[in-house]
Amino acid sequence: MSETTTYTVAGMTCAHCVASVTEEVSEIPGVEDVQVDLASGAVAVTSNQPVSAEAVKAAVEDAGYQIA
Ligand code: 9UX
Repeated sequence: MSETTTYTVAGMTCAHCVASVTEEVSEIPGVEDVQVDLASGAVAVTSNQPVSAEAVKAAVEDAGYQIA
């Protein structure tokens, strides 16, 4: 059973930003899909096991951005 949680990320301004966030968040164990909307900063994380908000925050920060 997959579940999707949406976060808002601040500071993404180009497609490369989107690629960086997608790559980092995709590496979290259990994450199956990451969909980023550049205009709104919405990052939808779909996983097959619970993923902590802290793990997502750390991945976003590793990519160089912040959870809004
Ligand atoms: Mo290009 Mo996106 O420097 O931060 S990767 S705007």
